[in-house]
Amino acid sequence: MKNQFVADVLYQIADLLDLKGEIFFKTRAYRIAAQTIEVLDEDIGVVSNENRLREIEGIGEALAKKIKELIETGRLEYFEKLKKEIPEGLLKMLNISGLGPKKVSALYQNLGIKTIEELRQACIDGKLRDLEGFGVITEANILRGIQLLEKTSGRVLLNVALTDGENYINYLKKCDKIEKVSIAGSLRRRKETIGDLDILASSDHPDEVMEYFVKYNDVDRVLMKGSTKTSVVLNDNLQVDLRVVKDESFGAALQYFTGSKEHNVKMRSIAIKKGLKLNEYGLFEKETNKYVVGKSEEEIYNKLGLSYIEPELRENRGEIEVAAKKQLPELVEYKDIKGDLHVHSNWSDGFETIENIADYAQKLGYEYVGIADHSQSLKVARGLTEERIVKKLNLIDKINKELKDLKVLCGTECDIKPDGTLDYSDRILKKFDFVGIGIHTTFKMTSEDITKRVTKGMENENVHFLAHPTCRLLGRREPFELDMDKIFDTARETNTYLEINSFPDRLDLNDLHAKLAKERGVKFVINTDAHNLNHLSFIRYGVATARRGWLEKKDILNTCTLKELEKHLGL
Ligand code: DGT
Ligand code: CA
Ligand code: CA
Repeated sequence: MKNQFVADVLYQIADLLDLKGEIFFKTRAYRIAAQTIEVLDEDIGVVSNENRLREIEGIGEALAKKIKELIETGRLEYFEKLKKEIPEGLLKMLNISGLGPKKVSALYQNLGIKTIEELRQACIDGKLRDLEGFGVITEANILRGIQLLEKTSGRVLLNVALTDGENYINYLKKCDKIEKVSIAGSLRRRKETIGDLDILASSDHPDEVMEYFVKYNDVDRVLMKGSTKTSVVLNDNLQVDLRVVKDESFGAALQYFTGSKEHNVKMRSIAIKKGLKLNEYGLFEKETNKYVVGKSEEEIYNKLGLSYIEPELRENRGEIEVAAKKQLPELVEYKDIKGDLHVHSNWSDGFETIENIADYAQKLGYEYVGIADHSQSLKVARGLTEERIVKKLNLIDKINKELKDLKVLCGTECDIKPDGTLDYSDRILKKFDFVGIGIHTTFKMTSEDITKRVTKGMENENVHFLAHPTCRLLGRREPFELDMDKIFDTARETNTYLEINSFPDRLDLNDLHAKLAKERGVKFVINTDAHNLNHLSFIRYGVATARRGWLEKKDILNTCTLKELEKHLGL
């Protein structure tokens, strides 16, 4: 399907038009079309072939013509022309936190800045402060934004790498020279960002496998090609390394190339203590070099006196010691999730009707789905007034009467105001089936103040969970400097679940915090924060993060059946 590709081009056109200073409604049309195409459950190529593009809401004649050209020729003249008019670096500058199209084009027009490097120098030289709309503080903020961007640059988010990786594996599975094939490296460990993608295959015909590997449709260029290792770069700039080994070494190589390095170092030292030697070819007797095991990872772990360690745990955070005592947690699984309690509908800033969300949730096999729209002060996100809450509750009642296997719950994602009070009164909060709370404005506060603000919110007896606790955005916003010990203690004392937000650039709480919180007796809820139907499938990234945080089914609220959940929520 080319849906994502088409959507990405339309998003870029909108950004380019913004930079040109085009009027709002023109750029908005491209963004809305992009959003619609992103979540279309039909192949846009088929729709275009059958001349049905105009039937899609928000696509007029001009846009339909452009999409058709893009699908049929793989390029769009209008887009190419726009790209020539506007320096490429300006689009990259839009990724810097706090820089929108207006500011970027002002910098370009007044100071001739066209790359991030030039921008950094101008900030250091203090050249921005005299420009209208800028100041000393903006300079400092931009510098910080550039630093943040660089910290993650060269790495991609988990969802991007996982999609690329799964597509590549599906392609490789069709090669009849390959016996086994698996994702390895940080992606197999499901880290939140991925440097490069590692794939491992076993075969007796490595050269033919490499030949097949480099012919993949999405390969932009081949970096190196050998018979044990080949590296390519995909069209989206992600590097992929393939290693091919003999089948008898597959388990050992998978263990080695899954990492992490720190986990492997510890494993090797355990082997040595037992008079053995572990490398990517297998486990050997140290004295005689005799092969002991190596075909599967399980046999390697077992031979070293350990129970099998799931890839998500392999970070040398105590997993090897616990595996030696056979006390590893039974990690939560994707199939354990019975519903999602943080979904935005078109009643606030989501794109879907509650009916469609319910339909989709049923397709996912959920028992319940919780609509958690924004609260009244968040005007930009169309937060709900009391009057609209009542209407929405009535609608959800009606929808539930028609549903057999699913229940829609009406909740809210209520804003925590700067003073720690909530955006709805207790009287209104009690109307909801559940209450999530979160921070959406006024981010810059001292560590002490922001901790007080959040704990005060949690202390409200109507609150069930704290959404995206640290509010970090990978590559764009640092987490709050919360006193996490206090947050965990308050969460436990007030029975507030901490959310693991599954949005790929949030994953908040992160893995480390989840592990620490669990050790202090905190419970969790894994939600998506979906704003369209596609986002509902992000749940797997939240589950991955929970697994990296050693969480089990019993630690997570939404692994409960509907009946149990209603009891927990006091319904
Ligand atoms: P990334 O790509 O930065 O997200 O992280 P990884 O963990 O995928 O690292 P990468 O791609 O450099 O290497 C893949 C795995 O190969 C790594 O997790 C462990 C293994 N590995 C790589 N280099 C070494 C090494 O020098 N020593 C050991 N023991 N293992 C290594
Ligand atoms: Ca890697
Ligand atoms: Ca690699």
